[in-house]
Amino acid sequence: MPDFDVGDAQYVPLPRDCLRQYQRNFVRMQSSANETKKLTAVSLLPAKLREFVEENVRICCPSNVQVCDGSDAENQLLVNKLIESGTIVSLPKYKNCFLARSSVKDVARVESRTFICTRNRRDAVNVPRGSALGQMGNWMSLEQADKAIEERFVGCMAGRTMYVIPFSMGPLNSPYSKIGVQLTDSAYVVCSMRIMTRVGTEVLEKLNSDQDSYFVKALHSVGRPASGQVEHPHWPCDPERTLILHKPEFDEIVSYGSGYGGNSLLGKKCFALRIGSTIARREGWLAEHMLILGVTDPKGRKRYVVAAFPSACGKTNMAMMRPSLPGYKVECVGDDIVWMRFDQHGQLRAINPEFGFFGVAPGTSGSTNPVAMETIFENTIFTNVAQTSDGGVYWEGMEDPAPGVTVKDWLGEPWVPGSSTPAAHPNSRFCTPADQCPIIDEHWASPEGVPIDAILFGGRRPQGVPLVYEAFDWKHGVFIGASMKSEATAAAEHKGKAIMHDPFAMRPFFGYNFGHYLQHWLSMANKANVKLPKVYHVNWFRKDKEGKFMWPGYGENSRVLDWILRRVNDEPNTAQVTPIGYVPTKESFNATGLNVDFDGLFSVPKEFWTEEAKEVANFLYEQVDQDLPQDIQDQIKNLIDRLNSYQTN
Ligand code: O2Y
Ligand code: MN
Repeated sequence: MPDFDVGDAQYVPLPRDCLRQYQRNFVRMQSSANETKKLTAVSLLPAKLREFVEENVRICCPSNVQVCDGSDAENQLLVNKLIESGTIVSLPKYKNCFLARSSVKDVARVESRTFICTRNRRDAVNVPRGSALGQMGNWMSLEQADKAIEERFVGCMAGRTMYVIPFSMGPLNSPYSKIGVQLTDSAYVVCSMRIMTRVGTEVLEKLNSDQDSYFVKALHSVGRPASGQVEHPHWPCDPERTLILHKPEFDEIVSYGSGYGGNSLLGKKCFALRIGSTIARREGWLAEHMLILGVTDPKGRKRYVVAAFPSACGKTNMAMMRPSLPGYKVECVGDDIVWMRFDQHGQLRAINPEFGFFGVAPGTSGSTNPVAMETIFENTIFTNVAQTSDGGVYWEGMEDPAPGVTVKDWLGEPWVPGSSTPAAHPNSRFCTPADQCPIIDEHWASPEGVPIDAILFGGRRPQGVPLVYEAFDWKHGVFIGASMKSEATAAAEHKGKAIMHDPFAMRPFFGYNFGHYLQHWLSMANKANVKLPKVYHVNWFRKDKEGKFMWPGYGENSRVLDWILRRVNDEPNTAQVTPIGYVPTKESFNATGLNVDFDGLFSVPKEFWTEEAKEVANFLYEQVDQDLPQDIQDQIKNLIDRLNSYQTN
């Protein structure tokens, strides 16, 4: 079956009016540019950017073009416009906070409509064995992509403003950062991009001063249905024809039909991960779906770690952890994405390319994530959470509203506790500036990044998987990343609680063939004089026979960090060998004051792991087939051999 199968897209021929309208606009753009002589005048943009804007004005036919300067004044005008159109409402209980309600058909990333577009399929996605379906991304040819774009974009911005958003992923003065420019017809997207990335004239200045004016091109439209019927005028979208395309060869992103999250804030998953991972491969670094945190032990020794968990598995909670262990301190560098590379001294260094947090609201509370609760009630755009009659927000898991305060659900309907439907959509979000986080790390925006000493992989694994184990070496660590699995979540369109493969937590975000990606990770060990970080797997979600969680999680996860730090500091007698890696010795794991089943938490059941190894081997051989690196094949064999000779007592 071809990868590209997104229903009956209708071809809409270029309307003549649209062309004429474009010509009028163009004249207006030129004259206003000459009058203003501002950096944000279209005619004064760096040539490559101007070309990008003009080409897409010609196609999309907006009635106006606005180059964003990122200022407060500009933001205020956009907020006013969004309030007027009913896209957002103000939340007077908080300072400068707003609530958006999306269309019910536009509530999450749509993986089935997300494509990597290349000449050769094998460059973009893994090619599975036989008739097996590829599970790690979709491919579309460049020709199909161009046709799909033409079918959707011609005239799609008629009557709307095209906003030009110059943004930087990462601090502007960092050699690790990259510039992007997003064109969009959504003011909501502009305001959200301004929170999530560094937007403004400094970016244009940088583009102007760079010799090659390089930037990643990102074109976005919320679209309009072919029928002409916009179902929810406050949140236009075209869910039947939504498409999110990536062209790594050209560093281009094209997104149509959705205004929501990862589909529309193109700096995030599309740029920082999908296109980012292809740039990283070319340039010899890593773009990953990982949080970054700094942890200081009671002796004042500070280490930074990164951790990859699948979507909505608690990365934000961990990145903002309040450690329960006395004397420990955790500081947050980022909660979702890392760009990292080895420096000239062989030290792995990481930056957070983002500027804000786009966190899942339900489940966030004073007990699960008090730091987030201290972060998000200023300068924040909430989407699809419930609204309280005192001008605030509410979601499942949050402390109950005060007596007498009533609640409207995410659809704007009256809601009472105990209702059969949720108050907030399970994928409702807060979009909030990172520098408001009270535990933001002092180096979170350092141009040189922070030094990384450990890489953690993890997932929701109710059965068989220990709380923490350490890889024997780098190759084994890469294999552990490749073997990651987790219960599905609400961050995408999946239903139910099936355990899904999610290698490196990147399954929805690979920008190229997963087999080549594994080879790229393995190749890090071939760099001269690099200090490879230790690699771990963690699982906060193991359940006992009664189905109860065996580990309290949250701040108690600092005990796992404590053990990892001991290992990183080469403390003796801290590990015992099992077939899957090193697990803590009883003496080295601080469980003081906790009533937990240590042996149960760290057990490595032979039967479970024998099955697991077979299943992972099948998955990797079937999915990656010809492109499965020999090193990974060796790792599979080694694991099975170790399990075969494993004596349990
Ligand atoms: O588009 C969405 O529904 C949001 S997805 C998202 C947002 C923030 C951080 N991570 C994710 C994810 O799916 O991993
Ligand atoms: Mn994520």
